[in-house]
Amino acid sequence: MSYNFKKIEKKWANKWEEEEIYKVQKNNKPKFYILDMFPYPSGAGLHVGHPLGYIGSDIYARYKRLNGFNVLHPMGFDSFGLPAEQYAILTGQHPAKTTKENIKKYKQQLKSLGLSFDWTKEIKTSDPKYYKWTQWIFSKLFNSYYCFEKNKAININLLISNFEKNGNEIENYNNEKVELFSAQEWKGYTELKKENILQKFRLAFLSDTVVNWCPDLGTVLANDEVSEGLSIRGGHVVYQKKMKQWCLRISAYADRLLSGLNIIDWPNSLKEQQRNWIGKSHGFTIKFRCLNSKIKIPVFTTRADTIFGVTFLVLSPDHNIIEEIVESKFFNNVKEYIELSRKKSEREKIANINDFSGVFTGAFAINPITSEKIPIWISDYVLSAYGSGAIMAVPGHDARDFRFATKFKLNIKTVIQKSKNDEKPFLEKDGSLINSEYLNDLNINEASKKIKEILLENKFGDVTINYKMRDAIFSRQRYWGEPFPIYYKDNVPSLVKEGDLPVTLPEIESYLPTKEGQPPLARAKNWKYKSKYEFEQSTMPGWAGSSWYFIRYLDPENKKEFVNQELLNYWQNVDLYVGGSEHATGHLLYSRFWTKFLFDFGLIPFDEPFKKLINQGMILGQSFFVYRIKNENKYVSYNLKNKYQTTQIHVDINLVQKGGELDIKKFKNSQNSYNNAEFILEGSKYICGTATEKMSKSFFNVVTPDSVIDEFGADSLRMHEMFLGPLTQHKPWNTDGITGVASFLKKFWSLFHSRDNGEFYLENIKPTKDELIQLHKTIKKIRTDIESFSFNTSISSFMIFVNYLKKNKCYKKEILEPLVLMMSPFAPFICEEIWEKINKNDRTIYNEFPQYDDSLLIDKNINYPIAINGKKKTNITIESNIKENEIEKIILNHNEIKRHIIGKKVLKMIIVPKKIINIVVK
Ligand code: ANZ
Repeated sequence: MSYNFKKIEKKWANKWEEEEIYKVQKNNKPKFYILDMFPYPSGAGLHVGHPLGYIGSDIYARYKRLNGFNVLHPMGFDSFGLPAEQYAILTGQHPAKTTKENIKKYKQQLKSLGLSFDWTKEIKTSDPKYYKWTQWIFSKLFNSYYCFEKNKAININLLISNFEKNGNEIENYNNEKVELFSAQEWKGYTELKKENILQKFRLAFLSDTVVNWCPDLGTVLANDEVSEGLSIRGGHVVYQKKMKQWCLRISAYADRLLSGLNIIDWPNSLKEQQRNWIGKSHGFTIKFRCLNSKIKIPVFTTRADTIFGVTFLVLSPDHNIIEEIVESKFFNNVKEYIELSRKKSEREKIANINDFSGVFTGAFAINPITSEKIPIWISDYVLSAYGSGAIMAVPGHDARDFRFATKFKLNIKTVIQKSKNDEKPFLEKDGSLINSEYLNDLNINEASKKIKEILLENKFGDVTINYKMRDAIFSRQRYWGEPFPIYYKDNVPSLVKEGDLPVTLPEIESYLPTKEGQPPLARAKNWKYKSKYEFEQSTMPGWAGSSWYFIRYLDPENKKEFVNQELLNYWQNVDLYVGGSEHATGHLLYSRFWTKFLFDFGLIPFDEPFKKLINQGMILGQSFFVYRIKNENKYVSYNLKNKYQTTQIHVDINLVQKGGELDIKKFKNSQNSYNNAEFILEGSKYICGTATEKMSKSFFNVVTPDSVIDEFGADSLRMHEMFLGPLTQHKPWNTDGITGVASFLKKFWSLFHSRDNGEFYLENIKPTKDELIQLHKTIKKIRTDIESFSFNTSISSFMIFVNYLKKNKCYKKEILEPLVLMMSPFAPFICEEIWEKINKNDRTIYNEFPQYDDSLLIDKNINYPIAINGKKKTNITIESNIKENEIEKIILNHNEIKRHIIGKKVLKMIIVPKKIINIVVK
C-alpha cells in the first residue's frame, strides 16, 4: 500500500474530532499547561510562518502527554481589533460577521495541521460570554487602589471609609498630588469632587493625557502601536493630542513587575526589554531654595556627587511652580515659551534633542551645599512626567546640560577629573572629584556616598526611586472592542452593576467616528444605562481581552464565575508559553500586571502568568521585485535596471517562475494597470530582483499552509518547518527541503509494509544487540532534544535511524513500535495510521514515550590517550571491565609503547580511570 497522505490525514482529522481524544479534564495525573499566543483572525488566513510556534508547542504537548502528564493545550481567537473594523468601514459589513468567517477559516487551517488542541476550550475575546468577564475585571480595577504600605491592591471602599473617618491627613498615599482635607471637609464634598479625588487612586481611572491620535484610523494608539510617527497598522500619520482617557495604573506595580522577572524562565533578552521599559532609576531628590523666598524646588538626580558642578536649574514648561517664581520682567517671554512648548509632543521634545530651546525666569536658587546663587531656566528638554520635572544642571558632565549651557552662554564647571580626557562634557562614570572641597580626590562612588550622607543629615534631600514606565492608556475611540461597564451620572463615571454585565456592543449604522469627532459608539440609538444614563463611548484596547485569556481557557463556559476555583487550583499558571518576540513589552507586561492584580484579591493562586516562555523565530519569505521606469508603464529586467531611473515594486511570488523569471502573461493579467505594460528583457527573459524579508501579505511573498499540505501533506509540512532550523531562530522559507522530508516519510512508511505485496507487515523476531543499541541511542537523543526544544536535530536522528533500519532490513515490531510512538509528536497522522494497524483500537496518545536502557548505551571500550612523561604518544582501546594491574600489563606489552620506552626505566604508571594513562620513565 502506498503512502496516501491525503486519505490518512483526512481520516484522522475527523476521527480525532469525533472521539474528542484531545479533550482534557482534571484528573490525578500531574498537570502541564502549554499555551500558544492566540491569533488575531485576519482575512488573509494563516501563512506558513504562523504555525511554526504552534507546531513546536504541539510536539511538546504530545511529548508531555506520552510522559504521563495531563496536558491542557487550548486555542482561541483574539478577535477584537482594527482590521475587522477597517473592513467594516469600507464594506459596511458588521465586523462580527467577517470575524466569524475568518475564525472558521483559521480553525479549518489549524485542524488540518494536526494540532492537538482541545477545541472544547476555545474562547473568542469578542464573544459577550467572554468579554462579560473582561468587563468584570475592569470593574474590579475601577474599585481598587494600590496600598503601598501593604504593597497590594485593595478595595477602594477602605480608602473611602478612611477619608470619612480621618480625611487624608494621616496616610501616606504615595505622593499623589491631592490637597489635604479633613473628614469633615470630605463629607461636605459633592459627588463629583469626591470622584475627582478618588480618580487619583483608582487602578482604572480617567486622566487628561497626551495621546497618540491617529485621525485616519480614528483612534488613539499605544506607544508600541506607533513607529517613527506612523501607525504600525496602515502607516498613517500619528499626532499628539490631549484627551480624557481611561488609564490603568500599571505604574503602581512597577516594582513587582521588576522583581517577578527573577522567578520566571524567560529569554534574557526579553526580560531585559521589560526591565528597560520599567526603567527603575535609583537617585536622590535634592531641594533647592529659591532666593529671597520660602519656595523649594525638588530636583531628581542620579549624580548627587556632581553637586559642586551645578551652574543652573531647569524646570519643565509644565512645572506648577513657574508662576510663583517668574520675575515680572520675564513674564511674557516665559508665557510665550510655555504656550509654544504645549503644542509640541513629548516625542517631538525628545526628537528635537539637538535643537535646545529655553527661557530664563529671572529667578535664582541657592545650591544647598555650596550656597551659590544659580539662575533658574525653563526648557522642554526637561520632561514634566519624569522625576520632579526639574533638574540641577551640571553642564560639565551631562551632554544635554552642556549643549544648553553652550547655547545660552551659562557657566560650565568641571568637577570630575580623568587623566587624558579633555573632551567636554566628560560623561564617563569613573574618575575622581575636583573643585568640590571636601569631596576632592574621592572617586565617584565614594563622593556619592559622602554627599548623600551630608544631604540626608541636613535634610536637604532624600533617596528617591523613579520609574520610566507610564500608566497604560486604556481607551480606544473605536467600535470593535469591549464596551466599558461605565455610565455617567451627572458627569460622575459609575460602574454598571455586576448583574447587568455584559454591556454588549450596540448595533450602529456606520462604523466611523461622528462628524464631531466622537467615537462610533456615539451613533448608537437609545443606548443608555437603565434608559437614562449615557454609557462610556470609547471601547477597550486590543490588549484587554488578551491580558487574562489564559485563565478563562480553564473554564470557558462558566456563566457564574470568571473561572471555577477548583479548576484554577489544579491547572494553575501556564507552564510553557510559546509566541513571537514582538509582544515583549505590550501583552506580556499587561498580562503580568492583571495577574498580579487578580492575585492581590485572592482571585487566583499565582502572581506570574507564564512560568516558562519561548519565542519562536520568524519564517522569512522570499520576495520578488519588478522595476518600473519612472513615469512609464515599462518594466526593466533586474540586470539592466541601473541604466534607468526606476521604482522597485513587490511582485506576487505566484507570478514568478523558477529561477526568478517573471511570467509576463500572468503578470499582465494580474491587474488592470499592468495590462498594457511593456518590458525591457535580458535576452528573452524578464528576471526579477529578490530579497529575503518577513513573510507578509503586504510583501506578496506569502506561502499558505493549505497549498503545501495539498501537495505534500501536513506531516511533511510539520516536519519540514521543524527541520528548517532551531525553533527560536529566524529562518527563510524554502520549499526545496520539503521533498526530502516527504520522501523520508515515504521511507518510514515503507518500513511497515511488505516489499512483496505492499501489505502491512511487521516481524515478530528478536532484535539484534546492535539494533537495540541503535534504538535506545535514538530514544535518548530524541528525549534530550525535545526537552531542549531542539526539534530540528531530533528529525536528523529519525532520518539516521530510519536509514539504518532500511539498510539492515530491520522490520521488527520490537524496534519499530517504539519508533512510531517517538515520531508521533512530529508526524501524528502517519504515526496514528500505522499505530492503528499495529494495535487495532488504540491511539498513540494513550501510550508511554519509550524509555531508554542506559546499560545498553554504556561504551564497552575505553579509548585511553597514553602519555610518556606527560607527552601524549598514542591511543589504546581497553575494555572497560579490565582491572588496573591488568591494564598495566597490556600497556607495557603494546608494541608501540615498547618502542617508546626501550632502554628506559619505568618508574610508575598513573591511570586516571576512563580518562588518561601516563607512564613515568627515566
Ligand atoms: C545631575 C546630573 C549630572 C545628571 C550628571 C546626570 C549626569 P535616569 O538615569 O534616566 O533616571 N533628569 C532628572 N529628571 C529629569 C527630567 N524630568 N527630564 C529630563 N532629565 C531629567 O536619569 C536621571 C538624570 O536625568 C538625572 O541626573 C537628571 O540629570 C536628569 F553628570 O542630575 B542628572
